[in-house]
Amino acid sequence: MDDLSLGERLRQRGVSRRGFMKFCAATASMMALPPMMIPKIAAALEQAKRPSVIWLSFQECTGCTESLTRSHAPSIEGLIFDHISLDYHHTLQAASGDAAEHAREEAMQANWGEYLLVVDGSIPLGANGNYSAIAGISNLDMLKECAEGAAAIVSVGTCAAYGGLPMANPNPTDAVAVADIIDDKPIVNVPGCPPIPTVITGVLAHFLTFGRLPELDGLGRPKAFFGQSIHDRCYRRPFYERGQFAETFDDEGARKGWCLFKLGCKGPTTYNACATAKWNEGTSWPVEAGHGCIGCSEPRFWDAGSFYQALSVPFRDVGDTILAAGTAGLAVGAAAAVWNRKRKADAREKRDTITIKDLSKES
Ligand code: FSX
Repeated sequence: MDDLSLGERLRQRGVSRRGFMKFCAATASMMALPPMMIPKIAAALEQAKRPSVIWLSFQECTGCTESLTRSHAPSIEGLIFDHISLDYHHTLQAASGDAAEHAREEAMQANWGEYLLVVDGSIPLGANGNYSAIAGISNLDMLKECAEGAAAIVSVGTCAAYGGLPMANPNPTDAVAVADIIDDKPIVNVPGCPPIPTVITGVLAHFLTFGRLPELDGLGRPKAFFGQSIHDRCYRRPFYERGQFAETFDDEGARKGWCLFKLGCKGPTTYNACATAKWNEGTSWPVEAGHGCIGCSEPRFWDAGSFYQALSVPFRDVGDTILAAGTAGLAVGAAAAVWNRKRKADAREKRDTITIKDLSKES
């Protein structure tokens, strides 16, 4: 394995200085950092050495990894991803069986206290943790083992961040989130089902640049990417403010690109960067493609009612609607934070009753 810095690696791959600075400027803007930080980001990224990353996939659909690896043609974000030393990733690694587990243990030992642990998927606590295991090790035990020597943890996707799809009612495996299990490490949540690839790489770039995780909101998400609602940054917002709404997916309003609020768009209560970062190399995003936001970066979004039911915001006149939607967004955010705290306490109580001894009894 070579020991090139990120700057050297980018040059080797033919990335120009101009292209690199453009990426640094975009990263600074995504992280809501002032322009004066661009040279600092560039200097730090230029010198950055390969950090070791252990990536664990638990109960999930692999959409998070697909999002990261399949959506872009080779880009600087992709190269940053190449630059990290991905020492263990269930889906991407060539090794299997004992060799793969050996690589994980070796990487952990060699980088103890310094590696970054990335997790996608939720962790089942039902059946004493036996619903999902890799190499005979339950997800719960593998998470606890790998978290112990990690410098920090990135929970990628809504499943790892808040339980996501596996936790949806009736939650048959008693699935919980990473932060429900681990309470003694810095954790950053990068929700989304799947999450935006540039947001995942933005968080990695922040770690590479500053050696720490970015500033977080009340739900553990980086404020730079999740600080504003979809509604706040939606290009259809002027139609909302003028009271121009599509009522069906094929009416005149839909054809004219009017607001999708009445068709169930959850933009006012959803915090994510889709409206600015977009998808597929900035090509489009769900609302631009004509479908309302389904709120996939929020806790419990699968159980929050129909994706096609309008939010229960009172319509009187346009001014009231804007105020009510804003207030509804804040209220939903506060309720989600309270729910999250309670869920963590419940999950930890359950976690503490599951031990390795219990697992061996089960098998
Ligand atoms: Fe969950 Fe990710 Fe949705 Fe799928 O790993 S956030 S179901 S896109 O794959 O965890």
